[in-house]
Formats: sequence, structure tokens, C-alpha cells
Amino acid sequence: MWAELLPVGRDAATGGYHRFAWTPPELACRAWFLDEARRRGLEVEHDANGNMIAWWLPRDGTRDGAVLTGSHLDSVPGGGAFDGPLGVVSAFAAVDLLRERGIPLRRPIGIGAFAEEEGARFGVACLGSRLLTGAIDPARARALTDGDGRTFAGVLHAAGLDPEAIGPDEDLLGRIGCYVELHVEQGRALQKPVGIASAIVPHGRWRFDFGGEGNHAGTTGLADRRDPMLPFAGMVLAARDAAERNGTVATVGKVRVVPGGVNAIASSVTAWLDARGPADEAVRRTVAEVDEAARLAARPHRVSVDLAEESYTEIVDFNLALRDRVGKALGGVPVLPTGAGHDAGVLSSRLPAAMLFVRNPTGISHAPAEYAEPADCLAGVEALTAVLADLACG
Ligand code: HGY
Ligand code: MN
Ligand code: MN
Ligand code: MN
Repeated sequence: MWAELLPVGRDAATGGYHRFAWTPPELACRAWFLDEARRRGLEVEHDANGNMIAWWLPRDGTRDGAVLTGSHLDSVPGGGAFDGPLGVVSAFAAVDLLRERGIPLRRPIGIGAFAEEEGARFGVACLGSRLLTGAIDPARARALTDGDGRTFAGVLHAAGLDPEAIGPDEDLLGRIGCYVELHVEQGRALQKPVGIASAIVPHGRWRFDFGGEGNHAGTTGLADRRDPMLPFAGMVLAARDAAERNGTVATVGKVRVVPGGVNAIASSVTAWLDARGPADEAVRRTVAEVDEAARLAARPHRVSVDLAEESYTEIVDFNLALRDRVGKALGGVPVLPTGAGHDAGVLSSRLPAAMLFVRNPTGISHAPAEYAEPADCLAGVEALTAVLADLACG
């Protein structure tokens, strides 16, 4: 069960998962979510942004002061099996344990599946929770496009949602007392099966657009070229140098070359920079230095450079009171910061949020080698059950 949490969208050749928001594999996971909720008699709420919440409500019908848990179902391209689904599957398993153990429910427990957490399709990380909390302008979100030029508005419409209705949901937020997300560890720090997040470091992603001139690879002399691949190459190398200088991490993992022909000089190159680090200004300095290097490399080739910030999250220090309470419920487990962004980080701008991590022996994430031992996954379920029991039951 744990090793193949949700075998949907798995590439048999690489073992990687490809579950972009609102594509068939992720839609299949959405259908799985609804089925799991239905099997448990949980009422599912869909907000206008594509987020889903399966509610276990107390007998007296209370809807306020809810404890929300869950995570996301989408993945990065070629992602691992656990990032996202582990939090959702564990939430259903924790509700099952609470019920089996007859622990009386005092406050609603919601199991959330947030939309487009990875931002792999439309470019903005945690798009669903950013819309829910008002952290992104709905008009900007509607206009976001995927690699095939489809707009987010168009995809929502095709999924039966009204693109004009997206945006903050104050009624839903007002009903939630806190959010606790369980997630596979994305690194290799945990020596125990379960840990707690202290903070999420500042992190963001920027898009570089390099504009050149398409031409024939064989008949165009070097002096006549405006090749955007050259400043792009400079930008990639500059990202590593800037990260080393500033004590941050910077990654260029996605690039789009137009037209992408072996024998055609590119007319344009779009490249994305992911930069993160222990302090806001170090991340900002990293990006500024990459931008400067890209422009310097572009000048002799008469290539244009445009830089756009796609999403940025400042440091998230998780709510201390909730973090300590979760730690107490678990009887003391390691507390550690993370360099990975999560919906819990976005939600923490509007309500107390906490994160539980389940040990990852490979330390690898966003790749097929991402892993968590079944025994550690079960320890994660027991931990989430204990936290939910403390916060919502008894
Ligand atoms: O990119 C991240 O840090 C997260 O895994 N979405
Ligand atoms: Mn991820
Ligand atoms: Mn995740
Ligand atoms: Mn995440």
C-alpha cells in the first residue's frame, strides 16, 4: 500500500510520477479521493479554486474550529510516490483509526487535497492554497498558461468550475481553526520515523525570457547570430556561482526552447530559476546576481532578457503554540526546518499551521527514488492520529 500509494500516472520505465493538475492521472486521483470520502460517509466540499475537503463532522453538526489535515495529489514531472499523497492517504487512515478506537469527535476534521501545489502545470507553486488565502490575484491566476498554452481559466472551466469565482474563501477559512500537514521528508535529516517542521525557508521561482532571432544553423555566420541559448547558458552557470556566494540554493531545472530544432538557431528561450535560502535578502541577492549575469551574457549577442517573479514565499515560522502542542502530543520528536514549500506554509499566513515529516531514508524527493519505509509511514499515521485526537477529539 505505501510503496505505491496511488499508482496513477506512474511511468513504468522510470518509476516517476507525472500528475499535473487537471490532467487524466490527477483527475483519477481526485476521483479516488471522492471515493475514499464517500466510503467513509465524509461530506466533500469543493472550493471555487479546485481544492477539495472531505469533512468528518461531529454529531452535533458543529462546523467551526475545524482541524484541517491532508496535502496534495499533483506531482512534479517524474516525481516520487510520496510527495503529497502520503499526507492525504495518512489523513484518511488517521480518521479510520480515530473511529475504530471510538475517540469522540468534538470539532470537525477536514481532509484536504489542495490544487496545483507543485505549480508544475501553471508555474505558480501552491496555486490552490494561494487562491484560497488571497495570496495571488485571481485575474493573474486565470491568465496563467500551461506548456500547451491552455489558460488556468480554460482548464477550470473544462473541469466544471467557474473561473470567475476563484479567489479567497473567507467563509471556509473562518471555519478552520488550524492545519496540520503530514509530508514525506524531503532531505535526510530525520533519525526518527517522525519529525516536526519548525520553519520553511524563503523560496521562490522566477522566469527568464531570452529573445533572439531564429535562423538556419548551417548558413548563418557567427557574427549574424542572436542566439538566446548563449545567455541562457550563462544564466545556468551564474545560478550556481551566485548560490555558492550567497549561501543559498539555486536551480534551473526547466527550459523551453523555441522552435527546438537541431538545425535551427533558437528564436527564444524561457528558463525558470528556483532559488531558496535561509534568509530573504540572500535569496533576493542570488536572483539579482543571476539576472545581472544573464544580461551581461546577452548584450554581445543582441539578445533581450526579461525577468518575471512567478511566486515567492518569505520565511514561514510555524505557529509556536501549535508546534509545541503537536510536539507534546507526540511525546517529543525532532524539530527541523525545511527548504521545501508546502500548502501549510501558505495557509500559515491566515491560520495556525504545523507540519509532520515522515523519514525518507534516501533523502531524495521530486524524483522516483523518493521513499519512506512502511513502518515509518505507519508511525506517521499513528502520529497524525495522536495529533488529531488531541486537537479535535476527547
Ligand atoms: O517545491 C517544493 O518545495 C515543494 O515540494 N512543492
Ligand atoms: Mn513537492
Ligand atoms: Mn509536497
Ligand atoms: Mn510542498
